Amino acid sequence: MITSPSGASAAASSALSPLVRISGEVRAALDDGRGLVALESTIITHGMPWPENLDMARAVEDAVRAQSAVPATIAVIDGHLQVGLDDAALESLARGGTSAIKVSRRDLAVAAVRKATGGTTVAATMIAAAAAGIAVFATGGIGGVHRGAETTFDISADLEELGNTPVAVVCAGAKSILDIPKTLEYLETRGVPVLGYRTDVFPAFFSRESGSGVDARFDSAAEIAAVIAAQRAYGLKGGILIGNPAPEEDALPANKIDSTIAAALEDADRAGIAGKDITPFLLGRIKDLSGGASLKANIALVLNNARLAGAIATELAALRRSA
Ligand code: PSU
Ligand code: MN
Repeated sequence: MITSPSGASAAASSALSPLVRISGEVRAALDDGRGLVALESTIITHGMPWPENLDMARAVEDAVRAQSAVPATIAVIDGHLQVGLDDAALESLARGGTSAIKVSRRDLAVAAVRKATGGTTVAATMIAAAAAGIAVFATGGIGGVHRGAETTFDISADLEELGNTPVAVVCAGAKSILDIPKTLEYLETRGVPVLGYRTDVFPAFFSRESGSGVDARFDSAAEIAAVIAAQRAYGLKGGILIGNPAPEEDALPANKIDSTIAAALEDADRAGIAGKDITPFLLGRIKDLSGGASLKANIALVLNNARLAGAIATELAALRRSA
């Protein structure tokens, strides 16, 4: 069910682009001041294989609901940025796999004209979330500064988006396909607070610890919601990054997964993969080389992030009601 963006209700709709469409359920939650969690879809189209991708997408929505918040999975459907997918749309996106394009900030306008369908990256999902008035977002891992960026210049648009767009992103850190210290330096330059949930160190996606610290540790969802509210109270335009380590029982030991990642990077180099294809290529190679162990860990950490994001969104909604 899709409501027209020119419909009367939510405050966010007044300035909404006609290219952004909000589902009835998301619209109702916005109107009622409920907690909402935006969910990206490149992880569905390019991050995981069928049918695990569909199971994961459904389970993530359930995990958000279990925290009394409302999920808003975001994708580009026939050229529109759709905020809130029904189950049929979710399944069709998951089945479409890589025939669906990968949509980041720079791809949105072309996708609109071509009426394309695709999964939105963290950057494009943040744009849609901010347009709709959704403050909290859950993903698996963000894009970042790639290893060797000093020669390739490969830096994900996710980092610029975090510098510009007021959405708090819960992630399990960044994969060590990236240069994590450089990624954190970049975020510092762009003024993005990097918080650790029950951790002093930034997590490294499959493994719970990278060698780098976070800016501030918080042990409750309520405190993180308060940081989001304070960032807004200052009128600061950027986002917030929250690192939530993968659950202990599902995390993979760094020394084990790092050799797999190194092998995947060598394969990418040999195959001459670059640009927007590099992240999906590496994710696929890591899954194959790890014999599926990485996929299991990936699903567990995404669910863990959805739970935390749901709790933060619910706390933020309560804060706003009491303000
Ligand atoms: N990292 C992961 N899994 C993913 C991605 C990154 O561990 O699925 C996806 C996210 O959608 C992220 C995007 O926003 O890849 C970044 O792509 P790029 O590096 O091309 O900006
Ligand atoms: Mn890139």
